Amino acid sequence: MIRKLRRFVVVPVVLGLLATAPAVYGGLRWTGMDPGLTVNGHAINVHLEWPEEHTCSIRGPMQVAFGVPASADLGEIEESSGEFDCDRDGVLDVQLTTQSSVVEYNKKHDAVLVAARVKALARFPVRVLVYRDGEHVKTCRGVSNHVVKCPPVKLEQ
Ligand SMILES: [Ca+2]
Repeated sequence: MIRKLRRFVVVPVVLGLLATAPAVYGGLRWTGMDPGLTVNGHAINVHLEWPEEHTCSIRGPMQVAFGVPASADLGEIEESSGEFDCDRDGVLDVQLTTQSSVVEYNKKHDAVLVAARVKALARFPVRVLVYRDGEHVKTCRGVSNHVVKCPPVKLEQ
């Protein structure tokens, strides 16, 4: 069941970078988007990341799904977007955005599920990092064009 959100906002991020600077991990330079949602007062932030070199093969929008407990108190979805320079001429020419959805599930778990998919013309690794109230709690890995699913993130520790 899809729950209609009471409010919807778009919060752009600067020039396609994460709120935090791109990081080097496993020999690759990662960049990404960072959509978020507040669930029962807990800020859930998702860092959806890919190797920077593949940015211009991505065909958006990037899909992010939040699975939340039934009757959860939801805040705003904060979408993420950025512009990228694909031909290195200094002029930004590709805009990528996230498109988040919220699915309510009826189990009693006090947890949030996150899944995401990056559609692209190339195959490359994708990482989904989940933060709860600013604390990194999960890193999930997959590849472009496939749904990357993260195990449940408990809302209460
Ligand atoms: Ca350009």
